[in-house]
Amino acid sequence: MRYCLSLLFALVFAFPVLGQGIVADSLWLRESIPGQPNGAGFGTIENHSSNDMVLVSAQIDIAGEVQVHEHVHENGQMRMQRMEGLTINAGSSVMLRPGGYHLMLLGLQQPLVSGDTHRVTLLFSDGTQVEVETEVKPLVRQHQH
Ligand SMILES: [Cu+2]
Repeated sequence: MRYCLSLLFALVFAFPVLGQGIVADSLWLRESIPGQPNGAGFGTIENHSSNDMVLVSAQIDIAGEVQVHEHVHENGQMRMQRMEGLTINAGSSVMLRPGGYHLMLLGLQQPLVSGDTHRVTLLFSDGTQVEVETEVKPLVRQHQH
């Protein structure tokens, strides 16, 4: 019981550091395919705040620009397009995954190498910035990009 209370206090006091209740610890970057100028980031973004949050972009020091993308079906084809913003409702979460929502890293200055870690800053429409350490992982299965 004492342990549980300690843990609870630890969580409560750790919370504000995470930035307005956004938790994105599971974000990861896909290992670069040789010759690919762009990269992608995936993972779950949780919104523990009482406000809907809109992810508009992100920053990483090894890419010129990071956009929020979604995949859409069009005439039997899958293609991706930029989103103005990805809404994560209060108390909810959104999963970024291959073939769905993702962070698009444009103009990589170096390849993403499996095992490396990079700091990503998520930018929200209300000005909130959330920094997360992301690990580069290899492709698990083939998908388009
Ligand atoms: Cu994309």
